[in-house]
Formats: sequence, C-alpha cells, structure tokens
Amino acid sequence: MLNLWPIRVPRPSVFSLNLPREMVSSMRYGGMRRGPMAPTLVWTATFACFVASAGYVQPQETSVDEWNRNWRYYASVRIRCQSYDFDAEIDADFTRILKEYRVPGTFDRRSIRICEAGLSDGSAPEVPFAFSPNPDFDPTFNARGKLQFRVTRGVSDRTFHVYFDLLENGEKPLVSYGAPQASGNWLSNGSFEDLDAKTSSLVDWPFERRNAVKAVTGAARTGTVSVQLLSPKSGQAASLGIPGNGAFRVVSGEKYRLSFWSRGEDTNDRPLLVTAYWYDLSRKYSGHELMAEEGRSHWDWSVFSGNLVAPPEAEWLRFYIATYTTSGGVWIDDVCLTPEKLPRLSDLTIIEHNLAPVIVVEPNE
Ligand SMILES: [Ca+2]
Repeated sequence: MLNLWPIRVPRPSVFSLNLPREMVSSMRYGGMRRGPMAPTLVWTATFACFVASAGYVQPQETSVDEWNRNWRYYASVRIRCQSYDFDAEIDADFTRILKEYRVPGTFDRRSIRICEAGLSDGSAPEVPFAFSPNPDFDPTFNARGKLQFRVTRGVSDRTFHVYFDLLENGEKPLVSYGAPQASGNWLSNGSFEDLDAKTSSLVDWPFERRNAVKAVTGAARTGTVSVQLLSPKSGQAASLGIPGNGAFRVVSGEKYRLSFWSRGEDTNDRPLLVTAYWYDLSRKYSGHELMAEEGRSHWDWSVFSGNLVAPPEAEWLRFYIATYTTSGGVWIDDVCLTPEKLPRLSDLTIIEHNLAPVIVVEPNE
C-alpha cells in the first residue's frame, strides 16, 4: 500500500512550544474542557430481488434501467472520497427533499436503491446499502434515516443517485443485500478485526516497526484484535497514525469527530497524547492541534471523543495517538472518524415516464 506521508512522531518540544503543561494535563478523560488551542473534548453486484407481478412472485435482477422505467424519483448525494475504501453514512431525509420540490405523498421505504453516477465510462453500478430509519421515522411526515454504503477509493468527489418512490406509485419490492456491511465510520477497519488472509497483517493499517505499534490479540475491547503502543526507548514516542493508509481528505470549515477506546497499564512516561496534523492541497504540513493528553498511568478501557474544525486551506488531516511509556503499554481499539455534518440528499430528479397510449373513447350517442 502507498503510504502518503512520512510518519511524524510528535515530540515533547512540539507541545511545550504551544501549550503550558498545566493546560495540557487539564485536558483529561472524563470532562468537557476548552482551551485556546484545544478543540472541544467530550470524553465519554447485481443482486436478486423479488418482483410481484400479475399475482405471482419471481426473482428478477434489478438495475438502473429498471429503476428509471419504474421508479419516479432519485436524489443525488456527493461524497468526498478517500485514498481507501470506507463505509460512508449519509443523512437521508426523504421528507425534506420531497417538500423542497413540493411533491406530496407517502415514502416507500422498500423502494430505496443506490447507484454510482458520473463515471467516465458511463456505467452506473449498483451500490449495496443499509438503511436505518430514525426512531421517529414516519413515511408521510418524517421519512428520514441514515443510509450507509461503501465508497471505494478515489481522488475526487463522487456522486451517487438514491432512487426511491412513493407508495401511491405502487409498492416496490424490498431488496436484501445480506448482512449490513456498513458501520458509519469514515475510517477503514477501525476495529482492527479485518486481517489480510495471506499475510495476517491488518487491512489498511500497514504498521512500521519504528513506530513501535503492533496488532495484538487477547486484549481487545471488541472482537479479538487491538493495537498496542510501547516505546522501545526513553524519549521516543510509539505512535499510531490515523488513518492507517495515508491521510484523510477534509473540507475546510467543516467539523470532524475522532473517537477511540484506550487502556493503559503501568505506564512510566507521558501515557497518551492525541494530536491532529493538517496538510494543504499540495500535501505540505500546515499545522497541528493537540487534542488531549492522558495523565493517569493506569486506566481501563475508556472512550475518547474529540471534535475539531478543519482550518482554512486544510485539505488533509492525520491523527497521531502516541505514548512515551517504555513499560506496560497502551492499547487502542475501535477508532472512528466521522464528519459532523453528514452528506445530504440534493437535486431531486423526477423521472418522466412515457405515457401509455391514450385511447379516446367516443361517448355513445
Ligand atoms: Ca478490535
């Protein structure tokens, strides 16, 4: 895998330059604090489906062509893709977009289909998805939920068409993609459970020995694998770069949330630091923010969650979770990164169907 960035190991001088030690150590797990430098911290394939037709049910493959023939609407959603495959999550508010275009009716939850649009070869591949309706979902007044689907790696924004219809236009067949694959995490393999079958190394987390980080089994928070950080030498950091593969593409001014679980055992030096690094369009380093530092030497699995806003000119983001401990160790699991504002549906398109031939019946004399 291509590693976009030289691994930067945060050094103590970087932090002492910018933040008084007292302030840094006041940002601990367990509270909500703000500092001048600190962001807000909150610790805490083709597929088969069944089409009912003329009183019987038969399996039938569906496709964009068929949706264009039989469905009445699609909306677009743009997603900033990454240098790795990930499961995107979007805010699918069908009521809002129908209202915006003054279309009355009852949303048919079974009718959702997704395809990728705007591909240079003109194809529009189907995209498996999972739809989770909001708790107060109502097909007429609040047809809203989260749509999760896989976005494969790429270099630019990508457009997806979300097809749907109203019950008034005839109920559509429910489609099943098997077990939901999506997790709503903009990182790939954030729980470290996906291992390469040949090499047994973690998919999308190509660790380098000099970073003193390795996958371990038996001490995980969830599943069986977590990542252990242990510095080999006093004054040197062990550090986990996030995402594992390169950097994360951001939109300047947008807010992002990083969360992960950590556990520390018998640490003897700066147990845990979380730092965000920003890079510009040309992938040059443009600044960093210390998000938190753990002060305890020993702690059980605790969740960290921190928000930060992409500064002007920022195009890429990379986090480092680091420790200076040379004894015990720090374990990390379930790393998750999401944009606060999920992509939304836009540009409702009403598909005009050819009208059936009109047979004019002359009234009887
Ligand atoms: Ca795990």
